[in-house]
Amino acid sequence: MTGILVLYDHSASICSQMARLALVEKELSFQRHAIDIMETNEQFEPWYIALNPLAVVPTLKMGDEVVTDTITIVNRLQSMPGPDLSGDDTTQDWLRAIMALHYGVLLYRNRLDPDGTAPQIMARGKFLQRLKKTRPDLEQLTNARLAGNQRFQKLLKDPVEIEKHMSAARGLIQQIADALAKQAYLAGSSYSFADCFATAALARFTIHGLADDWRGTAIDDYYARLKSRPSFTAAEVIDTGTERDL
Ligand SMILES: N[C@@H](CCC(=O)N[C@@H](CS)C(=O)NCC(=O)O)C(=O)O
Repeated sequence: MTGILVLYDHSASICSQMARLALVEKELSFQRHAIDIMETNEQFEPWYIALNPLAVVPTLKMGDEVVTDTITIVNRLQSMPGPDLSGDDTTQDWLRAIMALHYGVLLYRNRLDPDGTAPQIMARGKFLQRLKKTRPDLEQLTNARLAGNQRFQKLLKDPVEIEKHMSAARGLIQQIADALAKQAYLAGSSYSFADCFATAALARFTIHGLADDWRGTAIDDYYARLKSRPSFTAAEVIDTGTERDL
């Protein structure tokens, strides 16, 4: 018995979209508890950190069991009742490859001031400095986050670094197109968790203007098939609108 499933997530977060797609495709019923990771930084509330010590979404609560990290969540769902979404022996490689992209770079590269400063990243830095003062018990977490925030801002000021991440995204698109030239889904002939991850990634690439990269490849038909699945809407995957909406 796993009890009631509760997903702590943020609507626009790509990891949350992946977890929601996996839950919906697995035909599991679950409740959602929205965590505002953008405005109020609810992920740093003590009650949430008790669930997810890294202060990130998503988190899945299954009765008394708490599961964090999107890939771990998805793999935990595999043993639950419902369709078999395990795919073939390439599934785990796909999950890791799709998760490994720096989606933040794709997003924030278009939100930079002329000097390369990202206002949202600066604001996050100020918030973390305040948190460091008011919550000394979270020192390790805030120090790690502050260091990560500084690395991110430094990276965004370097066009060569940005291009490195853009080219990684294009490389992944090529890998997906190559796989689909041989088979209907990423990890074999039937839909799997790898396709849940690809759905959220391709939706994000669409918003970031990368869809032209796969025009004329097998991804055209694949993405149309993914979009026509009821899970696309049910899991609130977004591929329209502006980057400001994320
Ligand atoms: N490897 C983690 C990454 C989680 C992650 O970075 N989540 C983002 C949203 S996609 C988040 O919570 N960001 C909030 C923050 O960085 O404070 C996972 O897969 O769960």
